[in-house]
Amino acid sequence: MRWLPLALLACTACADDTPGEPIDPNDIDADGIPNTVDLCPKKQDPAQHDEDRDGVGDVCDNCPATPNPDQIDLSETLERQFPDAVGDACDRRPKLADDTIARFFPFADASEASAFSGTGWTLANDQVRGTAARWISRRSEAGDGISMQVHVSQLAWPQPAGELSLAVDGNGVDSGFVCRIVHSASDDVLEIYEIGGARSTAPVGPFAPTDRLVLTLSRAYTQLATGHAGCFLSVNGGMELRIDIPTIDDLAIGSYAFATADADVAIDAALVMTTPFACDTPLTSGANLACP
Ligand SMILES: [Ca+2]
Ligand SMILES: [Ca+2]
Ligand SMILES: [Ca+2]
Ligand SMILES: [Ca+2]
Repeated sequence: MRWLPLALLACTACADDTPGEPIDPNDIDADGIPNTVDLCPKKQDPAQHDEDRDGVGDVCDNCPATPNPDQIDLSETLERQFPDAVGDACDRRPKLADDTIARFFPFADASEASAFSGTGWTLANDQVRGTAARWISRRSEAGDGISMQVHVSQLAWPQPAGELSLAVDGNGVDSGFVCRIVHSASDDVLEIYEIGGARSTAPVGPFAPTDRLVLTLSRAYTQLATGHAGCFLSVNGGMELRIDIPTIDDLAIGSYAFATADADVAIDAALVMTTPFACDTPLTSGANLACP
């Protein structure tokens, strides 16, 4: 009978999944929060965190950083495709199915830092803050497309020059695509470049330090000869400014990073989304006009 205590321990950790274990009808996901007040009544989320405060908890929200209490996900059906569980309010490919929220970081729990290597960001008070910082994902996400998005609640420039940057497919220093806001004494610009590849810039107006910024970097490969990467900036919920570059290959690494230098930055949340591989065998190099 030495195994019995272990078995009992296991059951307390997964009571809702254990056959024969009675389910409390008032707490069907067994997370200790009654259904009537549970922000995710069908998913265990004892922390009940709701980053965008739309009444839908992060773990079951189809746009966890964009308020959409209706959770509508119908745009693909207009194209006779199935909804992809990314809400219309934040779906970067509303006409195309199979998008995925790969990772969401509300920066609400210190354990989120373990998803990254690097230094400089401090996670506290439901955000990360830094002035000289770079975090690089330890895990890569798979897909022909990947986007990295940060929701910024403070961006101030204590020095004459500074920047806030995102990267995918590398650390943004030695490799990958970089999307960044660059501040100088003369102006602020939005810039995108591939390390060793193309570059594009566009001027952006000066921000107030507490303007709400959404900065997004997207890299996409298709069955065309070259892919593209886009850098997007929205200020205070306004229309996105967008700049694009073609890619020099179609190597899908799938890592992501965010960094700052000489800027006083607070990021409330980060969202990583992917699009699926179109081919059974992922594209790896060169110009591909058809699946290998
Ligand atoms: Ca729940
Ligand atoms: Ca929510
Ligand atoms: Ca959708
Ligand atoms: Ca979609």
